[in-house]
Amino acid sequence: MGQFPLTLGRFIAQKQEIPPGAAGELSSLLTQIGLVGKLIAQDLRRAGLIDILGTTGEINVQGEAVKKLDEIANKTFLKVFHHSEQVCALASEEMEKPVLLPENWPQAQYMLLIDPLDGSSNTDCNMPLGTIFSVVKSERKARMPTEDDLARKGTEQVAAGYLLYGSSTMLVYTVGQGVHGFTLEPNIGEYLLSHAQIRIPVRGKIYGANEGNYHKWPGGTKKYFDYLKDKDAATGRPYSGRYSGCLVADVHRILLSGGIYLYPGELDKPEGKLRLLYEANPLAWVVEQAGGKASTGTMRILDVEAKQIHQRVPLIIGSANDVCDAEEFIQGRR
Ligand code: AHM
Ligand code: MG
Repeated sequence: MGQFPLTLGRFIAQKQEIPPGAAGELSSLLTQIGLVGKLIAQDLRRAGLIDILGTTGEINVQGEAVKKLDEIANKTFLKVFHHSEQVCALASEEMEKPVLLPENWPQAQYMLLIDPLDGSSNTDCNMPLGTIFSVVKSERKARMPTEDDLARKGTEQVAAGYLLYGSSTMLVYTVGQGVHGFTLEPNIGEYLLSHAQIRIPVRGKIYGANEGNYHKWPGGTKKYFDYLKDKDAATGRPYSGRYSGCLVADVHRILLSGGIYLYPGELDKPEGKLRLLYEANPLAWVVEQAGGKASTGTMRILDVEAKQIHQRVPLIIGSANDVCDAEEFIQGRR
């Protein structure tokens, strides 16, 4: 008789990847994130039927129009983690300031940084969406963490990953021992192991980027895109372009089949668009753990100094050899 696939809970318990002292809390935290994912997925499935598409009329701290679903996803995180035993602070793309949870402290040691609904321009057209999360540990035992304590380097993450709301809902995470993917089985409401120890190919054949920004890019970046589209059978070019407008979906495709995603710096906006702490860092750690690379174009994402929670960073991520090529062009070495 075939074996029933492992549920997320059993997998975490059996794998014992999580350091012994942290096993209980970090496993429950990942399970709670799974719960958030089920709740968000449920809203997304019915969104066109219950008047939750479109915008709220608010502008968020990023200067972007808030979608109703952005707000719902953010509130879902707050509800689930408000009275949790794991999380003492939560920072989100949708909130200017982090929410500090003194009622959970000092027993809750973890701080959560999230993009609750990534790719939210996709909400109104039934395209893929995601949630990105990064978990860091609060080190200060003598006092509650402050906003500054949340701004930590990517190398300090203790868990990271994403939920992808596509044709199925998936949870992909790392705790620093490889990357595992779970698919939500909707009939039983459980995440089942579908992608154990994901490895990203060392080179791919696709690139994902908003090429409408071509004229805004520095020369080296333009030259790299020209190179990708040049014909050369020996190096597998031209590459195919694939871009959904949802970072999670685009990076997920590349994680499974190889290639490169870029949201590079622009001449007038060298810091790029994406946020370091809850977009670039967690995805960078996932991709590195699968054998890939993540760079700003000039340095490793995980080594970027974090100064504030909504800081932006250029992101070039994917197969190791593709990211190395992009760096060479961007740095003017080719
Ligand atoms: P969001 O988190 O507000 O949705 O913004 C991030 C998104 C990414 O998912 C996506 O890759 C990128 O922004 C799309 O930006 P653009 O519309 O400039 O291509
Ligand atoms: Mg996002």
